[in-house]
Formats: sequence, structure tokens, C-alpha cells
Amino acid sequence: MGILNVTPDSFSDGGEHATLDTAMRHAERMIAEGVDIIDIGGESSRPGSVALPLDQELARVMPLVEALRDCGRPLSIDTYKPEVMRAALAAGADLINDIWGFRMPGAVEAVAAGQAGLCVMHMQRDPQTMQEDPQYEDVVREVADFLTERVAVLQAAGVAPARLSLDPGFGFGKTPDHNLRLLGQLPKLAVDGLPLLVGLSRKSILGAILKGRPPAQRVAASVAAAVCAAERGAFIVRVHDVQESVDALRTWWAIRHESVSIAEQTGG
Ligand code: 9MG
Repeated sequence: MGILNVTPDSFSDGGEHATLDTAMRHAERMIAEGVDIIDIGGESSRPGSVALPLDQELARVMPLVEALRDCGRPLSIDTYKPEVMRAALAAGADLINDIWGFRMPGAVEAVAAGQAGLCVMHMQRDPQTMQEDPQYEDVVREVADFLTERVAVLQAAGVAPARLSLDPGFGFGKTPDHNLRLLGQLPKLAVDGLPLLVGLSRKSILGAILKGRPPAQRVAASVAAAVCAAERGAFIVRVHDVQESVDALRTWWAIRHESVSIAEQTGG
């Protein structure tokens, strides 16, 4: 899953994809590099960020959905706002990626009908406060319990399990140790055997491991984290650096299956 941020304050691209033209070029580049899913986001979720007014999020996201809907890759929309979910789905989006795990009033109702995929992510508190001393008794159990509860709510609303993927929400209300424990015990988070989505690309956990390296210089660490996540069962990895990630994952896959041809047949 390639990240397409249309947020001028995005932590990793410094706003370079803030215009439709630039975003389109970035999407085309990700497609050429082998991306499987494009994740379009209009509101930053970096620690400390504040909510974007609905009309501004729609103005950022919807032109891209319209422009990319026939690009040949599934479009994921990174939003927690039911109005954006409804508009994007009506315009042909394939997946809703909700960092709030469909907890906003009206979110479950906005997505229950239809066939779109849904990514349910865990977050402790909200983006503005989540990194202020996050606390857990047992982070793996608490994240798994949260995901279990959200799956039950969505299924009770009529969502088929085949539409769901789950995400521990690395960096969303977690210390570096919490993140590493979650990554180490990733298989325990695949509630009901549902596929896992993991986003570690350029995140501060990697900056902590690399002793303060800035986001743009965390590419190798991001790729290593994506491969580790895949090795532990992640089905989708959300990344900034598509070419590097695809190369690494194809290599990992071929080594794991002791065959180059499997990587070619499956797309790696
Ligand atoms: C929008 N966004 C930022 N980080 C993310 C992550 O780790 N997972 C998902 N699903 N979305 C994310």
C-alpha cells in the first residue's frame, strides 16, 4: 500500500504532494514501481496534528479519487469522517482506512452496506495527545481486545469478515517499546484470522532506533521493518518508498519460497 498524502504538513513529504498535479505524478510513479493499493489521505495524523474541517478534507481527497479511480489499482481512503467515507465510496473508492477504527458516530453506518474493504486501526486517545505518555498494562492484549470489539461491532452491522483488515496502529499512542512488543507478537493480533495491515514507514520508532535520524533518512529502516512485518504475517504494508519496499518484499518472498518463479507468478 503506497501512501499518497495530500497534506501540506505531512511529516514525511513536507507538503510536496500538496497539489493535485504533484499528487497525480506521485501516484503514477508508485504504480510504475509496483504498488498494489494507493492510500489517499487529506488530513495529517502525525502526533500533535489537529482535525481538518470536513470541506477542506473533501476538497483535497475527492479530486484525487475522481482522477485515479480508473488507474488500475484499488484506492484506499484514509479518513475517519463518515461524510468523506460516503463521498469516496460513491465515487468508486475500494477501501476505507480508518485510524479511529470506525468509532466516530455514523462511521459504521457509512460503510456497512456495499463491498468496500475496511481497515480497522487501533489508536489510544487522539492524534493531538496520543504520544503524551501512552500507558498500557499489556499492550498486546489491549490492542487485540480493541480489534476484537471493533470486528464484533462491524459484523453486527452486517459487514462480512472478508471485507476486514486489522492494524495495531504503530505510533498511535505507543512508546517505542510498545511498538516493538506489538511487532514481535504480531500474529496474536490477527483476530479471527483476519489479514493484518502494518504501517511503520518512516515512523518515529525508526527514528528512535536510529538515534534521532529524520524521517527522510529512515528509508532502509522502513524497508527492514516492512520485511519483518511481512515475515510475522502482515498481509499489507503501508509504505512511502514503494520501489525499495517492492524490491525487498519480492526478494524476501523468493528466499522464503526458495523460488524466483513464485515471486514472478504472484507479483511478489
Ligand atoms: C493513515 N495512517 C498513518 N499511519 C497509519 C498506519 O500505521 N496504519 C494505517 N492503517 N493508517 C495509517
